Amino acid sequence: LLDVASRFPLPNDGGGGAGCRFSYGTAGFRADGATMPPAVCRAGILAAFRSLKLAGAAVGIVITASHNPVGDNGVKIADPDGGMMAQHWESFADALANAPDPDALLQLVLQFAKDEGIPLGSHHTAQVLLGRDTRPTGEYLLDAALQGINAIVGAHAIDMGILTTPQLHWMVRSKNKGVKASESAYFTQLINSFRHMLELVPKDKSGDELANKLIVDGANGIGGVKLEQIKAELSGLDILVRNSGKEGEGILNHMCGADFVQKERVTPHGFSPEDVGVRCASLDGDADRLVYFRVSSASDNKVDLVDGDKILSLFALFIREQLDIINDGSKVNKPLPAKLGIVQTAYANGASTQFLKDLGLEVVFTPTGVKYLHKKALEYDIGIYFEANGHGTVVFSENFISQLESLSKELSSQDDNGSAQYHAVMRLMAASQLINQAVGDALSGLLFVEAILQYRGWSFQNWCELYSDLPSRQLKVKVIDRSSIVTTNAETKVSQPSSLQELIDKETVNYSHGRCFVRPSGTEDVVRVYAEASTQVEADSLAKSVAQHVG
Ligand code: NG1
Ligand code: ZN
Repeated sequence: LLDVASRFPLPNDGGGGAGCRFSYGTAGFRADGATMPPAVCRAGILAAFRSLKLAGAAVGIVITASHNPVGDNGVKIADPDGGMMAQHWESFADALANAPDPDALLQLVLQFAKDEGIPLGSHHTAQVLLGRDTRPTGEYLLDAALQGINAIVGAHAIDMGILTTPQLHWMVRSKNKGVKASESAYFTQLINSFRHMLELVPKDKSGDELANKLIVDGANGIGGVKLEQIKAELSGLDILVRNSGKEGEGILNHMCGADFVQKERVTPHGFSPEDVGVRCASLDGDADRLVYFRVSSASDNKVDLVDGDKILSLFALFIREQLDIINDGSKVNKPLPAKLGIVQTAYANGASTQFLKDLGLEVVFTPTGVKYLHKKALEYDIGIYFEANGHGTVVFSENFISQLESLSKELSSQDDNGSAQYHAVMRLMAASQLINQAVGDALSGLLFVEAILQYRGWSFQNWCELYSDLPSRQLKVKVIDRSSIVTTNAETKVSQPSSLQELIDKETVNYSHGRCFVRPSGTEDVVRVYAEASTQVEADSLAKSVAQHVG
């Protein structure tokens, strides 16, 4: 350990760049790629420890900075279930990444092992699967991670290569379930479950000629590369990939990708007025975010956006409908009680929340960050969560899946496998295979969207019209110390400084459908302001006046 730590000294200012420290935020450690090796090496040590603590279960390391610029990089750890590393280890992660010298690092590690009862020595084993995105600093950071892992006796590193973030999370989960954790197993699962979904589309639902055509903006990242690999096997879908990451096509996340399209609401690089009317999707650089869009007119570069909230709404409608079909079936002796929960954050457009509540669904809120949403979603038989920016998935409890399996057996033994109930059961089973259970996954999400659109015989327009988004505005405010703002109620209210919430309330009552909240960002040194109102002018004005109180 001493040897490895001395090979990766912290920058003189103590890590993370000028004057700042590494902090394990909503997305792990993230910084300029060139400054990351010490943090990534230490993340390797951390991951090996995590696996040792969990009796040698496989954990994961992903080297990516997602939608951020190509020069940035980052590292995060996946727990054995494929989800984010347990939050109570984050403070150890911070301390480890910022330990000033090899001796301090060694002391910290030994103390932590003692406190947590982590078994050290040659009788114990640890496994860490590693994946990275296409960033040029990835290979060099992978080496730093490997050195960190190999410094721990008994730890075994397995490099899974260049992958989407959700592929690596899926592999970690699979490995611990005794399922083959290879890329081909992942692809096979997607392709087969997508085919099952299409086989279950009612025969009368054939769309027009554009219905199967989809153009995908791959953000010049890894998602487009993987989609190219499997698209020929996705029968029933005609996919064209742009910004595919091929040499000369453009720079990762630059003027393209899900974050760009969702924030700027304009066409990504490589799209033109000739694409008017075609359904398009955009992935982010590591393919864990997905949004849809359509070029609105031939005269400007604006798009009609379908964000994470509307993807969630489509999923919720579909799942609710299947549950209703199952439970309305006269031949089902026992109904299938299912607790369906929708999880959003304060950034969800108010119109989406209203739409979901009007359907009679249970909608709950958590703070920003997938780790909070995912955890909440696991409390339901079926939990659907999405951030407005397009990160989300649907999680099915194991108990519910086994109830579906028994019901499918019961129905087929009664010769009911032509019935509507049986088909609905099979659709939910296929959905649970198709949609990544570990983490939000743009590729599996995209196939789920496509299957549902075909099932409903819906065009992009039908989907858009589910509800109209309320106009909104997001602003960033630079402050001296963003941690001086403390929030409560899933970040919808400010608790400190207490006068700030009163000021926000006073501004908000002046607007019809006004809603506004502020929170310190977990990934940037800013305070974010979000406002919604009946018109764009009002949303802009509310955001602006509240930003003045913050700054
Ligand atoms: P912060 O910087 O904490 O707002 C951003 C996104 C999150 C999440 C994380 C992780 C918004 C408003 N915030 O967090 O949703 O995606 O990055 O990447 O989009
Ligand atoms: Zn991402």
